Amino acid sequence: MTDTTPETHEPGLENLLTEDRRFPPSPEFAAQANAQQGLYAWANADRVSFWAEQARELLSWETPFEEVLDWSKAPFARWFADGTLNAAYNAVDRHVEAGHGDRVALHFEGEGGDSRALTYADLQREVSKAANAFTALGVGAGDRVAIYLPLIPEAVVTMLACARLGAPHSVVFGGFSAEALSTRINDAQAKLVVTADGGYRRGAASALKPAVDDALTKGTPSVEHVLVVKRTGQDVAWNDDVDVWWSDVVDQASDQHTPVAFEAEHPLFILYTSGTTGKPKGIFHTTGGYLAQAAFTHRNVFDLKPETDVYWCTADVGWITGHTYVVYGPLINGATQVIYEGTPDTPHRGRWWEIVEKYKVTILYTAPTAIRTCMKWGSEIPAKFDLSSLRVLGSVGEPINPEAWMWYRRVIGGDRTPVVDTWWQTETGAIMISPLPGVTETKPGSAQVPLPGIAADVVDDEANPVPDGGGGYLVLTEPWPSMLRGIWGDPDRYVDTYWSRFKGLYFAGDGAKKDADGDIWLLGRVDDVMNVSGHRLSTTEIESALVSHPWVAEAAVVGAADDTTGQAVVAFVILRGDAGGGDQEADAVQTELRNHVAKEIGAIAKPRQILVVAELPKTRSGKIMRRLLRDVAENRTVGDATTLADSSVMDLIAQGLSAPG
Ligand code: 6R9
Repeated sequence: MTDTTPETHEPGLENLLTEDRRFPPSPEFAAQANAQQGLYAWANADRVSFWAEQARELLSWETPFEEVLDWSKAPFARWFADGTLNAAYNAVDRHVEAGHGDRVALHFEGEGGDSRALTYADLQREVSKAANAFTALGVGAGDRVAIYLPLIPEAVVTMLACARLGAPHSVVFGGFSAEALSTRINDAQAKLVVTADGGYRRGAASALKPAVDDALTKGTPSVEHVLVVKRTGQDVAWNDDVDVWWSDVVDQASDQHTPVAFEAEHPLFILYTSGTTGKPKGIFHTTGGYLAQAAFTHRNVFDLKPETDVYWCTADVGWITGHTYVVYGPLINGATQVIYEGTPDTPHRGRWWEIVEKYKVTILYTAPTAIRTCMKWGSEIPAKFDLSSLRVLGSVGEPINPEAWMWYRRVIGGDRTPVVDTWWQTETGAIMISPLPGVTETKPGSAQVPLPGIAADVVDDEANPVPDGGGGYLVLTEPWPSMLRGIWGDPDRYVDTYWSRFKGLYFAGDGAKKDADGDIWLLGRVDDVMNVSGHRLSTTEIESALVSHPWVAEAAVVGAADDTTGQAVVAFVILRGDAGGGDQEADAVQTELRNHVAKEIGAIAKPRQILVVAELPKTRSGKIMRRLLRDVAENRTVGDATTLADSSVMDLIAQGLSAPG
């Protein structure tokens, strides 16, 4: 295979310190954009009433709120607390009432090519049926429901049915083990589990129900019923006392259901996320503030025009991105969107681009790891499809290196589309730092500016804001509507984890720096920041430099303990088979890449070691598990690898490194 993208490897452009390419919005885009420069001034003048106005504008309230923010018990916030609303009514019914019942809400694309379109009117009927069925199964306001489903319409319907009943959902990603599922069920004391016989992944039916059965065997006393969607038709074990088929209870239920309004601070969902240590944290979000910021950000960051856009966020609903930007944001805004069950390379590596062409997707939101994977597969694959419908591209989940950002814009966006790099977290609930398309002059690799109404800063060890050009820790300095309201069942851990590092500031756990314009560049988790001979180095920065070399497809960098320098840089790289790197001797690769990093960043950043590997260990959400690579780099036994998407990767790396030659 030949590399058709040599122009993405211009030397000297790819490290974050010297990145100076700029992409001003086109006048045509700016003229039609939802967001205008004036939003910043408006929000700056009065942040709290700015959010009140957004919440009134974008949501339908049963009881309008008078109170906006109550921060008197900081860091426990209450937003719009005296207002009441129903989340599912806002996401579904009101669009039908407004005459948009025939608009497609979901274009579902199964991995095997089966497809289904659900209009807003369909969705209203499905959600109503599910709400009636859940009620009959004993689920009421405040009860928790665990959801363990593939990315099929029933996942969205279930989340909305829970929201309609005021029953907080806890979605557990279908790739998690029975062990992880049982821990989460028990932590939330879920009454109902909604699952499927299985889903399709990599061309085969992959079972889900056995993991639920296993989880229940481990002891989950709170669970009364397991509701099972038939997706693959594979055999399932059945326990008449608890198991119920979706088709027996939901399909048979009445499609009429009247939503009841809940207080704005009523819990909407719990979503578990791994902390630095210990058991996963149940991050919980409430209704009014979360929905307001979800809707505002979805409308302005993606420039959504609900009448004409076809929006596609590739995230699974098992992650926060799927909650906010597959379910709540787009549906609150009345969008038409695509959801796709499968993997990007099934049955071929052009699958995503085929879907973009088929549905004429206009807005695409995905993760850097996916973008880099597609880069690795080669530009000739997307080139076979018509991607001209695309007009906005978004990125989320980890820092995006300028190389990948440029490839995304050029190859996928036809050098035409704005790219928005959006920084946020499970905890923040919605996007916090991002360019606004049509307003911001974008910089490859930078999330740049806090959104209107959001206050962020970069501080040093003593919580002093760093000057432009300086680096430190990212903090959020004012409460925001979609902020987490706590860690389920553990208020102290909430205060300790996020509010104790710097007094009065939310500590995000990310390193960042401000450039000469004061724009923010995310540098990765602070646990990924290395200190080499007293110099602070970012893993991202070095990875970015490595990936800018034509031989390198992907890179992961860790700081390994070193007697002399404190930490030393160790890099793991996947070479591009198609660009000459694969033919090189290991020594030649080392020398070439070490020199390249020295040239891009400086001799201090030169990796001590560069290890060529076939795969990198990633979590199911695509984050590189540097902890495991650090174990390899420090010649330790590799630690707990149970959250890897593919648990054989570490064996592969170990074998590859010990193989002769
Ligand atoms: C939405 C999501 C949160 C962590 C966050 C940061 C990293 C997310 C990023 C980014 C740099 C971006 N992260 N978006 N880093 N640039 N645009 O991913 O939530 O799974 O909770 O992860 O992801 O390190 O702290 P979550």
